Amino acid sequence: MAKILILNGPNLNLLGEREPHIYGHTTLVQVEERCKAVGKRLGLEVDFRQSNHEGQLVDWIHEARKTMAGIVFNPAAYSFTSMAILDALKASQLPIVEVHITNIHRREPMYHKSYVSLAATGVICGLGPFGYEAGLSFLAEHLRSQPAPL
Ligand code: CA2
Repeated sequence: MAKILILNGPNLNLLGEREPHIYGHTTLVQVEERCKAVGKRLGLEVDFRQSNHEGQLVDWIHEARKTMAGIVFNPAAYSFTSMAILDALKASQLPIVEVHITNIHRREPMYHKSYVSLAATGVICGLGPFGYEAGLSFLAEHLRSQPAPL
């Protein structure tokens, strides 16, 4: 079964607990449960992780290169600051779906330019936690049409 890494960046551990008027009431644990259920239905094994540390995210992306078939990634604030993460994603050569819970283009200008988008196969924003499921569905379809080389 193909494995998909779902990665979450800084502060997303607070999802559903703080600022619900911006990020909603769903917790990250609930997002994980939903992604695992959807992954199962799609025939994908989901490995769901969160870190507040840039280097940890870089290390996981390096590891994914050899063990995962794709990445769904909400880099949170590192989207707009981290060239280290951009470089790691480029080097992974994996299909990558960048997800943001909110519509970053309706927010302040500092949220408009994501470095991660330069390495992403596609970007989903503004669909709430459903964006993670949409990313998984895309990867399932993408992997069916473009199987990984042996
Ligand atoms: O909309 C998203 O998913 C974001 O990636 C969330 C980031 C923000 O920097 C991006 O512009 C858009 C912030 C994540 C912070 O998560 C929190 C969750 C609850 C309470 C406080 C922060």
